[in-house]
Amino acid sequence: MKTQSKLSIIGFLQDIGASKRGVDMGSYAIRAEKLVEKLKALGYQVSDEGNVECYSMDEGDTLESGNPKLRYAAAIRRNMLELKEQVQAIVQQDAMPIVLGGDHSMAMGSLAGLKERYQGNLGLLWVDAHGDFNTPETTPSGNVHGMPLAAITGRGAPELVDIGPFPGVREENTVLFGIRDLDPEESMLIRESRVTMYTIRDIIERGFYTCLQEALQVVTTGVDQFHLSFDMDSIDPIFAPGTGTPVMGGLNDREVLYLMERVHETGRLVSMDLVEVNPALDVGNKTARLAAELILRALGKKTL
Ligand code: HAR
Ligand code: MN
Ligand code: MN
Repeated sequence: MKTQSKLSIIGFLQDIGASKRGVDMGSYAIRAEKLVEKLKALGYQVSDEGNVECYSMDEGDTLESGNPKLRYAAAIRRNMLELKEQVQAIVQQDAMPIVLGGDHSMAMGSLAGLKERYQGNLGLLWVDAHGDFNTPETTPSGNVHGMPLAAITGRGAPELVDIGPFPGVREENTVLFGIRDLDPEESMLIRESRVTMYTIRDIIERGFYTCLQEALQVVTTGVDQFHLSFDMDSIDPIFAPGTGTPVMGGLNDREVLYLMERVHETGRLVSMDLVEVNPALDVGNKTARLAAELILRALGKKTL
């Protein structure tokens, strides 16, 4: 399957998976960088599908699940089912969904929407500072944006796992990249799984290029296509300050731009999330500007 000629942009206005306000506005800040126009200039047929209206923290305590280890679970589940339907409709028309977040729990809705179309034949590249592999048993915060990859691989709360269910994603074709902040039990869960992880330590010791080569192999070997779930906090806060849970010592701007160029060159990318842009924490629109440029590189923008 080669990269599609049709792209569909969705804004996902959700903050309740995170603990800070503002991330629900991320899609507006990315669009403000003329994303749609620039994608059209690359030769794509682009349709902006507007936003998935979400239950948000504005609605306050009425949405709290009552379980401090699984905050807002019911409302998040409903938001995900909305997104799932939209993504399903997009891939049925052979377009590529590009979903702009929003907190990272969003990925559960995206991947659920890809299931029918790509069942059992989908790799997953998850670029993040965090593992997003907590369960209600292991989470220190109760925030669901620390749990989506666990749910996608069938672990944790049934009300999240059920959003898929997610047999479409193969664990042996799943990669975590850029990781530098895991909770102790979360770390054990990842290491017991068949997910391949490239931490910042690995990247320092073995080199960025080698780790990226391997990561792209893992997400494309034995499957025809892959989904990219890109969390802006994978990037060092110097380059991407506008995010809710920044972690020092991250990937730099040229590394992630290069990563996206290589993603494009695989010819196997069929769907993308760009998450955790928080304009309320940004400096100017720096983080959103980088996010937009990353999307353009993943879609083939050339600079040389
Ligand atoms: N591991 C921590 C927790 O579960 C922090 C998670 C922060 N998550 C994100 N997504 N920003 O990657 O609470
Ligand atoms: Mn994340
Ligand atoms: Mn993260």
